[in-house]
Amino acid sequence: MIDMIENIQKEDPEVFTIIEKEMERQRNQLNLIPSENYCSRAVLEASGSIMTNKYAEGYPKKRYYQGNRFIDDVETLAIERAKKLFNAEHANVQPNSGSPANMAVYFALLEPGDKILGMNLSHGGHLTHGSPVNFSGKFYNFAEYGVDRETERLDMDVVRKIAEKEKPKLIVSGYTAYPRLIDFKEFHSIAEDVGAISMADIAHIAGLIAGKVHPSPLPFTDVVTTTTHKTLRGPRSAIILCKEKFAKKIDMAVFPGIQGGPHEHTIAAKAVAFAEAMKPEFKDYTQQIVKNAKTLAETLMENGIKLVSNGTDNHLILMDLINTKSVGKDGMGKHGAEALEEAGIITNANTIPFDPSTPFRPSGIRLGTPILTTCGMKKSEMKVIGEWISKILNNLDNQKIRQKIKEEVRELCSRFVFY
Ligand code: DSN
Repeated sequence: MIDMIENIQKEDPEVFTIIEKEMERQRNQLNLIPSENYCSRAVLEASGSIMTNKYAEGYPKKRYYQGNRFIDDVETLAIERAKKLFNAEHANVQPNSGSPANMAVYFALLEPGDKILGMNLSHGGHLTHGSPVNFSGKFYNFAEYGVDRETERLDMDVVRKIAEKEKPKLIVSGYTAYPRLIDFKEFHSIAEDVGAISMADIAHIAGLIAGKVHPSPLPFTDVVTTTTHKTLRGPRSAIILCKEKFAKKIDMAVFPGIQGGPHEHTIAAKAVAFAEAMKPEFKDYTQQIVKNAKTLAETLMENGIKLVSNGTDNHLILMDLINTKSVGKDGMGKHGAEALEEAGIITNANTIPFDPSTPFRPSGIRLGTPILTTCGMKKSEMKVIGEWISKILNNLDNQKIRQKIKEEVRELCSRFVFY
């Protein structure tokens, strides 16, 4: 990868050195943050291309500036590929990121103060699904559902009852820390029955849906948003997919509603990523992500680590340190994640359902397998990594263990270099 940025080395050694160090970090650590991935060189090249130089407010064939012939070509290609990949009637490929994508949907289809039903953040929702510190919680009136206390899974009968009582205008499904399959059909049916719009934020599982290892919310869900850089393995960005009847409002909300000139270099990179996701190899990749997550989850549980919902169906695992015997108290997620980082294992502290602690000192740790799988790791590596993670968490006051594992992590990483 570093050969792609030789001009930075000459022109700006300061920035070059920082990028080089980050590349070394990505190479020498085990990166298990479930919302991250390593995109292909082709995606990187498109992201770093001269497409960044053009202003293109508007949409293909309806631009405010001249000179957009080839920009139109690339944006049209991205739109057509997104529609094909996800079986969608309409695609807007301009949202710069997941939060503005969700913002555009709310702005397009609701009035300020309207009621939205979303998942409680500490149960696995997202800031834009109604957090009081986010625009969503400030501009809209959110009602919430969560997981069942016993099973730590969604109970769709309960969701239905809440929806019937609250009568929201829009129901959001799709999460950032839910390790189980989502019943998008039932969500849409509930929305239809209470007269709401159904929306699925599939940011985490978009790649799994493209690879057909998770049921898709399309074509029946009214609006679907997703980032493009998680399991989908594209550039850092987002898209909105919707039924044709919402297309005009969605497009207007993205531009001129909340964004100006679209990032056409990123749109070019999204087009590249969508083509990659249509290849048979991508299906194999997503199958392996799930297999790896299951092996990792089993290994952690065999070693005494309690997992929310006792396992996973997707790419993501949520460790519950309160109910992990060796830790056994709340608010230990950050401490645990820092201990893992000392050994070169990168995860993130996360709330767990019914967390008695705060989001600043949560009681869980979230991890996932998209990057390890991109690097080519399989079952045997997952077992080893699961044992390392367990050993560190089961011996949080033993720094020697972390130092020893750090060396082993480096050795493992040196056998699975992606860039
Ligand atoms: N930051 C993303 C995640 O890690 O899940 C959500 O926006």
